[in-house]
Amino acid sequence: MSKHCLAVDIGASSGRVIAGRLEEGKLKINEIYRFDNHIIQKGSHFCWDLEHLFQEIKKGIHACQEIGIKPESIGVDTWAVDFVLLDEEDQLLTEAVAYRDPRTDGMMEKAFQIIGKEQLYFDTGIQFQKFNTIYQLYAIQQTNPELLRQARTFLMIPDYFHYLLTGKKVNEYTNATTTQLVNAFTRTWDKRILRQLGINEEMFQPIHPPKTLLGNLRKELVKEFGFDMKVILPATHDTASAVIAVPESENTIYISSGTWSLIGVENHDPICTADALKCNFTNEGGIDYRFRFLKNIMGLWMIQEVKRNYRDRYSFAQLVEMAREEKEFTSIIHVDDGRFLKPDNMVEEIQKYCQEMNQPVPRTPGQVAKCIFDSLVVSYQKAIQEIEEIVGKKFSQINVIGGGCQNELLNQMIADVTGKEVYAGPVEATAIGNIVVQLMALGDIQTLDQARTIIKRSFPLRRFVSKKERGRV
Ligand code: LFR
Repeated sequence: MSKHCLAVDIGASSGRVIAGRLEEGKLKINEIYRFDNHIIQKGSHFCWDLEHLFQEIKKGIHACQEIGIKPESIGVDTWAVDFVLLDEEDQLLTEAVAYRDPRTDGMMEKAFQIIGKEQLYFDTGIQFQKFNTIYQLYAIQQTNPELLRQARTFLMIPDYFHYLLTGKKVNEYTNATTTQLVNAFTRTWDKRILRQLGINEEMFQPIHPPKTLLGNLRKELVKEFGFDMKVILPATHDTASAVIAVPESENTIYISSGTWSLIGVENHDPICTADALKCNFTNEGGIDYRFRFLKNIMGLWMIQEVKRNYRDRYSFAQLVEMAREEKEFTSIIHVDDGRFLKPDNMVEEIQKYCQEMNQPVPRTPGQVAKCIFDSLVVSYQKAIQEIEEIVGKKFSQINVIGGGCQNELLNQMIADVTGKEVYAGPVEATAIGNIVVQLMALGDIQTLDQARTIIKRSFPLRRFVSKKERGRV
C-alpha cells in the first residue's frame, strides 16, 4: 500500500479535501471534508473569502487526524486567473477580487490599443476572456498604479495557500499560463507584455511545474496538527488537474463539466494560429508541458444561478427531471454572451434574451433548465466542429469529467446531438488528477501514462450512445 496524499480541490461553489492512495494497483479515494464556497461582496468588489477558505482547509486536515489518516503530502488546486498581491512584509495588499467582478469591463479593449491582439495570442496562446489576470492587473494599473508599485509578490490563489502552508512563495506553471502573461514557447513570464502594460515585473515569482516538492509545513502548523507533511505542487489550475484524469487522451474530446464547461483536447504543442485565434481557443499549460487546447463555455454556472434564483426550492436533480419533462420547449440562447457572466438574476436574463430574440420565453423552472441544457449542447457541438477543423482530425468519443458528468440527461443530449460516444466519469477528476501528480512526485507512480492506466482501472466510466445508434442495435 502506498502513502496517503491529500488533495484540496476548491471550485467556485464548493471545496473538498480528498485523501487518496494506491491499493493493489488501484487508486482509492476518500472524501474527508467538504465545504461551501461563494463570491462575497467586500466594499465595492466581488471577492473570495480566502481567510475562511484557509480555515476550511485546516479543518479538512484536522479531520484526517480524527479518522486516523496521516497524509504524506498535500497539494491545493482551485479555479484559475485570480490572485493576491503581497507587500514587502508579506502582508496582503489586495483582496482576492473574483474574476466575475466588473472591474475588468473595457480593459481588454484598452490593452489591445497597446499590445496588438494577434501579438498577445501568438506569444501566449491564451484565449481572450475579459477576466484574465492580465486585464485584472491592467485594471489596477489604470485605477491604482501605486498598488502595483508597492507589490513585492504576485501569488495566484493556490500559490497563496501553498505559501500559508509552507512559507514558500512560488508560482505554479499550469495556473500561471492562465494569466495570459506567460510565453507559450519559453514558459516564463513574458517581460515584453509586462513592460508594454506597465505591470511591475519584479513581483512575479519563479515558475515551478507540477510535481515540485515545495517543502514541509510551517512549524506552527506542525504543532497545530500534531504531524508534518510534504507540500507538493499539483497542477494547481483545477482544469489542468481534471484533464490529467481523462483516461484516454488520444481520440477523445473532453468536457470538464462544472461551473464552467471546458471543452477541448490535449496536445503536445500549442496551436497559436489565426484560425485558433478566430475561434478563441486557448492553449493552457498542462502536466509534462502538454497543452490544453480548449474553449470555455459558460457551463453549469447558469443552472447554479437559476437554482439560487428559485431560492433553492429545487435540487439540481429536480431541475434536471423537470427539464426532461419539457420535451416541447426548444428555445436556444447564446450561452457565451457576456450578459450571462454575472447577471443580477439569471432566470430573468434568460427570459429577456428569448424575448429579444423572438423565441418562446421559458416560464417554468423546467423550461428554464431545458433551455440551458439545450443551449449548452448547441455550444458544445459548435466547439467540437471547430476543434475538428483546427486540429484536422475527427474524434470518435467524448469524455465528460467532473461533477457535471452526473447529469445523465445532459450526457444523453450530448450523445444525441453530436452522434459520438459519450463516456461519463470520473466525477472527482480534479482531485484524482491532483493526487496522482503527488504520487508521481513521491515516486509511487512513474509516468502520466501509468497514472492514466491506474485511473482507468480504478474508476469505471458510464457510456451513452445516441438514440440513432441505439436504434441500430
Ligand atoms: C474552471 C476554471 C476554468 C477557468 C475558470 C476561471 O473552474 O478554472 O478553467 O477558465 O475556472 O478561473
